[in-house]
Amino acid sequence: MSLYTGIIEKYRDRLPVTADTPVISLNEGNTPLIELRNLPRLIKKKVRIFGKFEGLNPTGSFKDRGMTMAVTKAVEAGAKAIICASTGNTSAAAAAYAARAGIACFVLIPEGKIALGKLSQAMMHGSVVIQIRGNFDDGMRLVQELAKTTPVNIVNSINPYRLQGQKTIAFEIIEALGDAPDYHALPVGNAGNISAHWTGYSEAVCESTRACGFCSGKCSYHKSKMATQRPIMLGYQASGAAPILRGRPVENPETVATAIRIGNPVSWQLAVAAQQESGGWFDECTDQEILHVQKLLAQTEGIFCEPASAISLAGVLKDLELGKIGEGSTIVCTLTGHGLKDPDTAIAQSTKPVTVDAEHGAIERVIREYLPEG
Ligand code: AN7
Repeated sequence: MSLYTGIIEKYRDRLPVTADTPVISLNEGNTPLIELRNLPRLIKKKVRIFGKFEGLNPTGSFKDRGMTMAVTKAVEAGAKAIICASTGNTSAAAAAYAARAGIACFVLIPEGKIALGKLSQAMMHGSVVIQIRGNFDDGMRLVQELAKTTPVNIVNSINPYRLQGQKTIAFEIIEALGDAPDYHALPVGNAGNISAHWTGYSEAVCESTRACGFCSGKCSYHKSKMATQRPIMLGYQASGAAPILRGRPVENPETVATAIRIGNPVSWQLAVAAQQESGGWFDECTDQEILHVQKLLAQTEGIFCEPASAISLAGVLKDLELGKIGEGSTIVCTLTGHGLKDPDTAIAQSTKPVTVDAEHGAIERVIREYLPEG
């Protein structure tokens, strides 16, 4: 039997674990890399665009890759409780993995500003949900203070194990494509994920015994080069929450993409390093652009991602139009979370259901009205 059992088992020689580490996993990772077939035709560009659909992780977002590592290491260290601040997805993942591990979980979320699906997950998995009258950045600051006065282990991405888990996405993409893509685009909120992607890609082209900070250069991974190139990294922020574009923290970040409603990212410097080392860039998209592309992806390709995730494709489509990304390129967009996370936003921008009597004729009239011509 060769069951797939998650990213730690698959990449254990590339991750900071030993044979005795008690792995806490929900079989995360191994998500599909889906080629967008209709969009390149629609925009008349000869490019290959792939969506790495992280919404198909166990709790519906990429956070599971980081959380399996963070919770595993917390349990290994004897922790009885974890804590995080979250715009929603981190709290959902933390709650689920804490449940799996049998430890307590405290999540700080901005009151009224997290998507319904994410809130339901944190509640359902039995974490202690603490709504704060403040935003994510306030929560992040408080979590760091609270970890000094209470016995709780932080599982936000300032915990380096989170980024170690999240780097595995790069390995999967390289395995699927046979090499790294030319461009890799993703949303930037707290900026951990773009940093983790870059770490993964960098380790994949490395054939030296360079230390990764955990293995002292001893792991077999550093001796097995997987890719011949690293991608150009593209990070997109929502216009109302774009501290990296502004060059300073944004005090009151605001965007429909609540997942990335973050004004002072913890991994800011790491993200800038990834952008600079890769020769990439940051840019911003408006809420209108984000929602437009979320719907476009859902309706032309059948992929339903959440608003924050759609910004990766929104940015790429804009940069293709501007010629900043050339034809012939292979592009991967990380679709970070599932659209079902935020049903309110989806319903608000969609065509309302047609209500009719339960009667053949009435329904047939609707069908005839909406049938494609010809
Ligand atoms: C769907 O859950 O920060 O730049 O607390 O949920 O690594 O922060 C979520 C972030 C992109 C941004 N897409 O990633 C949280 C949280 C989705 C997200 C991001 C998030 P980072």
